[in-house]
Amino acid sequence: MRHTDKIYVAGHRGMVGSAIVQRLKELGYHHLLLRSSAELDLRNQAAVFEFFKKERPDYVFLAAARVGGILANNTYRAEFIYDNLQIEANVIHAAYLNGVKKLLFLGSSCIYPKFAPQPIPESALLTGPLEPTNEPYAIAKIAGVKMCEAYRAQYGCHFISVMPTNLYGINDNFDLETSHVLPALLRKFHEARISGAPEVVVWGTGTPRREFLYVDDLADACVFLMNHPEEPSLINIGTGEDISIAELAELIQQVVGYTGKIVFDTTKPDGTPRKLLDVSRLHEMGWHHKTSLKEGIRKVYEAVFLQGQPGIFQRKRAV
Ligand code: GFB
Repeated sequence: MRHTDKIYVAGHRGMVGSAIVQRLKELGYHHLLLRSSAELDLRNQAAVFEFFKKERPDYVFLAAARVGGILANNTYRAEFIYDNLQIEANVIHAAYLNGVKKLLFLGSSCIYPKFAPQPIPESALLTGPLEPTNEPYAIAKIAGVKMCEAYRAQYGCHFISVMPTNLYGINDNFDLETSHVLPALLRKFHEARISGAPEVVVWGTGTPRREFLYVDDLADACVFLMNHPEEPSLINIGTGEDISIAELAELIQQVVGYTGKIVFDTTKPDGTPRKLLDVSRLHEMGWHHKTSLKEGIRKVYEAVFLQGQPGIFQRKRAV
């Protein structure tokens, strides 16, 4: 990408999109095209086609999506599949029609089979059944990966897909029903410390293992891959390290300084038993994450809960 190129970041208000925008600006890319979902509904084909025809972006980061934690995925199953399919189909096809030089599509590690080998290599895609709680979302994301692959094969488009592991960051969703585990636990432990509550409830058994990547590191990897001459059609982005949910709860408890008890609510689903990405391909290309989990949790805790960002808890579901 040259600094004069027009770069469209779809989903720039979300946690991932906003981190990509920040990274691009830090690196001197200022010709950014940004539209909120109120200005441009990416589910509306006509609106998307018109936008691309008029603006003709050179590069596209496709970070717009309906996303959420285990409960949101399981509850809003129809919205998760419909919204994501529409967004991907419209943006990817419009990028092809308007000669976009390169497009980077953001998937998710839940596209891999529930019982994939660990760490999960890119080759595990479509080798087994998916985790039922997020199957609609995963199917939509797999469709996006396959669209990029098909447009590469048939039209020679430079469209690539990246599979980030579980992400977290300052601009996360902290709503207790729809968020992912890390922001939910930060909020639960913080509120319990302030109110002096004797215990904090953690969903599931605490045994599932997850890998967490700080979103600023993900943004750095996305810009790195956009600029890299090698173009793997699918590439994992993660840290290569995982932790159990019980261990995560203890780590967050420590950062927050909460002294009460942790209890597990086993009526809530565990989801996939383990989700650790094989990141050897990305490492071979020369990219490594920079932020340790503890450091990242501290950064989010300080920015969101100690310094406070007004309205942060009002965001229910990010698109
Ligand atoms: O982060 P999370 O919602 O999503 O949950 P997944 C991870 C694990 O943390 C599950 C447990 O075993 C949860 O039961 N957990 C414990 C909690 N306490 C809490 C809590 O207070 N809130 C939440 N949300 N979880 C999502 C997928 O799966 O991961 C998406 O549904 C996407 O499709 C995303 O792929 C990255 O890691 O299980």
